Parts: sequence; C-alpha cells; structure tokens
Amino acid sequence: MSKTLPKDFLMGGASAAYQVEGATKEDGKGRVLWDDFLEKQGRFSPDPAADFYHRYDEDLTLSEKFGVQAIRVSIAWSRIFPDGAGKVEQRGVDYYHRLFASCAKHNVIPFVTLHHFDTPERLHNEGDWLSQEMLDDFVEYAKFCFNEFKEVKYWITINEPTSMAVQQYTSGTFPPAESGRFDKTFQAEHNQMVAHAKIVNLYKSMNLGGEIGIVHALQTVYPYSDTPGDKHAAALQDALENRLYLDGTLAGEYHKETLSLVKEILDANNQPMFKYTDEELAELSKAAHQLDFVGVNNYFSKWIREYNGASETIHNGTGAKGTSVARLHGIGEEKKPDGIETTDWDWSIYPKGMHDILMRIHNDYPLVPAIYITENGIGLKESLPENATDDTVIDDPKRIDYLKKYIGAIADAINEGANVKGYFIWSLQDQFSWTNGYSKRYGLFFVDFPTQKRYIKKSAYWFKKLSETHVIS
Ligand code: BGP
Repeated sequence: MSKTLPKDFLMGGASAAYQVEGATKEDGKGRVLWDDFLEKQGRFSPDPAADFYHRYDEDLTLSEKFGVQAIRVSIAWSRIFPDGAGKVEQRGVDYYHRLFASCAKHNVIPFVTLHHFDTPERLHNEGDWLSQEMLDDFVEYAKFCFNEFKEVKYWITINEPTSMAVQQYTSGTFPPAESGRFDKTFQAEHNQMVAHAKIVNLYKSMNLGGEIGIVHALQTVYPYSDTPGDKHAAALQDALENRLYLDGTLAGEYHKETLSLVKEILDANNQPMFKYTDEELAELSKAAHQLDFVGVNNYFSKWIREYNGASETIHNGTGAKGTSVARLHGIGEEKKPDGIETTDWDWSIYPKGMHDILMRIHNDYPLVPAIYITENGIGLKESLPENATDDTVIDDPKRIDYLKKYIGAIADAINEGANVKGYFIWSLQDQFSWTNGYSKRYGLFFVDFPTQKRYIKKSAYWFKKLSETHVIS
C-alpha cells in the first residue's frame, strides 16, 4: 500500500539568496564573505546564479503551477545594510517587498531566513560569528526586518549554524578556510545560538502573530561497528555536528554529557573550552520555550569509527565519486559500511537516517512544537539534450526515486508521532552551489544558466501529484 502524508502537510521548495539571486553588484548590494573568496579561487562566480533577482515572478508562476505551496528564501543582509549596519539601502528593501508580493499573488507562502551563509564582508573581516559586533548587528538587522516585512509570517533566524562553523573552522571549505580549529568552531556555534535566541525572544516580544524557528543541518551519525571505540567516536562526531545544537536551541540547555564530549574533543586538540555566561544560558532557555518550529535539513548519514591520527579532510567539490576523506583528530574517521549507496559527491542515500533524526527530536526534545523538513534532495549531474525545444522535459528518475524513499521515511516518522508539518525540497530551481558551482543540480526546474531559460524536470510533475494527492507513489 502507498504511504500517505497528512492532508494539511505543506509541500515547498527551498532556496537561498546568494545561491539564486545573482545580481551581486546591483542596486547597492554590499559585498559578502564569499565575493573575495570566490574571486581568488577563480573556479566559479555567484553571478548569474538563477537570476532570481529579476526572475522571481517566473519561478513563482512555476511554483504555483507545480504544487509548490511554500518557498524558502533568504534575505541578503547586505542588500538591506550594505555595510552590515548603519545606512539602509532602500532598493534592497523594495526588492524583498516585491518578492513577497509576488509570493502572495501566486499563493506561495514565504519562509524567510535571515542568515544563510552570507555574512556582510566587513563583519566577516572583524571575526564573523566570533565577533560581538557581528552578533549585535545581526540582532539589529533582524529587528529591522521584523518591523519592515510585516507580510512575512514564517521566519528562520539562521540556516545551519553547524555547517557554517564546521566549514569555516574545522574542514576549511568556507571562508576564512581554517582547519582543525575546534575551539573556534564551538565558540562560533555557541555565539550563533545566543544570537538566534535573542532574536526569537525579541520576535516573540513584538507580538507580530507569526512563527519563528531555526534550521539545522542534521546528518544522522551511526557507529561503524558495535565496538566501544567506534560507538564513542560516533558520539563525539554527533556532539560536534548535532548534539550541542539540539541541546542549545531545542532544550535551551547544554546537557552535562554533551559538554563533556565537547571538552574531550578540545582537550585532545589542546584547545580551550568555549566560553559562555549564565546570562547567555538564560537567553537560550527562554528561546527554547518559545520556539515555534525547528527546520531539519537532512541529506545523508555518516558512519564513524575510531581513529587516532592527525586531522585530514578532502572535500569532493567536483563530483568525482570516492574522493572524499574525513578524519578528525580527537573524534574519528568516516567510513561507510559496504552496500551503502552514494551520490557522485559521496553523500550516502540512507532514508532511515531521516526517520531516525526525526524520531530523536520527537523523543529527546519534547519542547519543540513542530518540525519542517527545510532541505532534502539530491544533487545530480544533469544537462540539456542537444535537440532540446521549449517543451523538453528533463528526465531525472534518480531524483524521483530519492524523493520517494526519503518522503516515505518522513511519513513513517509522522505515523510514529513526529509532528512534521511540511517538506521543502532542495532545491526549487537549479542554483549556485557554494563549493560545487553550477555542476551540482538539485532543482525541480532545470535552469540553462547561459540563457536562464527554465525547463521542467519529470520530478516536478511527480512533486505536483504528491502535493495534490498526498499519496507517495
Ligand atoms: C545545505 C545548504 C544549502 C545547499 C545544500 C546543498 O547545507 O543549506 O545552501 O547548498 O546544503 O549543498 P551543496 O550545494 O554543497 O551540495
């Protein structure tokens, strides 16, 4: 029998400003941490991305047609405050009002993220999430948005605080590209949680009648085997990537065992424990008690085994299968059990991981009222057939297969009690990928980047049917 989703389950598509808008130098937009980094790297440019800055109405027209009832967008902080704080750029403000009006016209609900990896350049240079100035300016920017964009009813404070911190300071794939600095990673994680909490508490005190949440990257971590060493290594990896965050934002307190795992990682690397104050902990607790929802981004799971060597990470940024390496000193190494299917970017395809992380939130973090899947999908190498016409439909059976399995796992978790209220596919249309450029496509809608023409993928038809029937078939 086919699995089904609840009748009021929301079907959405996800995006992020820097990955879709393009127009990075238009209408007074300020520079962000990526501009210089990508220019120096010389591999790919964030322009034109999906040219969403000019084509949002076209994409929202497609969304309405294909059963996409909600869309995740982010506001580019540097379009509103080009320098991170101070002078407001009215053209940026006007753009987002136009975007939200287009959402309303097409019956698409916007879920709006305030920070999706795109820190303004000046604040990044002053220490990014490690600087107090950044934290204060972020709260001010959020306050401005809440007062200005009253048409928005769903807010997300920060997208994937863990990925940001880990990629900035542990694996070095995001600017400033430092590696092995677990002390900076944990401090940046904590600081983001405090900023998030202050913003939740502020929003709730404003009584604007909307909802607010946070989005976490939660890759389920399993021990490679049942040995105590592998189990402990998995617990350490989980503390780095999931547990500290889940505790801080969903329970509003760091559990003793979580802190002891964090300290163990730092001790092994001769690095100091992150700093936190009682006042900050009180802020976290207050926010966790008022949070409306948590967003879960889950693509893959990890298996970790004991490892005692030096840190070494090789990021697969080209889609050359089998090239990823991740071994972290004081934690463990990634090793997939035989038989686990992977994408070209070595991401495991493991729907049970989605189910398990949802049940963990349901069981271990009872304060959370609701869960949305805010990102899930598969990156594929796709191209336009040579003889393509305007009506060409791109065949993407692997995506349909992936979605069926993962959304099926979500339906299972809902049946077991998890309050999952919606699903956003990553991504709505093909977009710019931070570390893979334009070769890793996730969209329901294919974007021919040179012409910016949109083509429909078969998965969009599949998605439309699911959105209309709520039957996964
Ligand atoms: C998430 C980010 C997204 C998006 C996605 C896919 O971590 O929130 O912004 O990029 O991952 O990642 P990638 O483009 O590296 O495949």
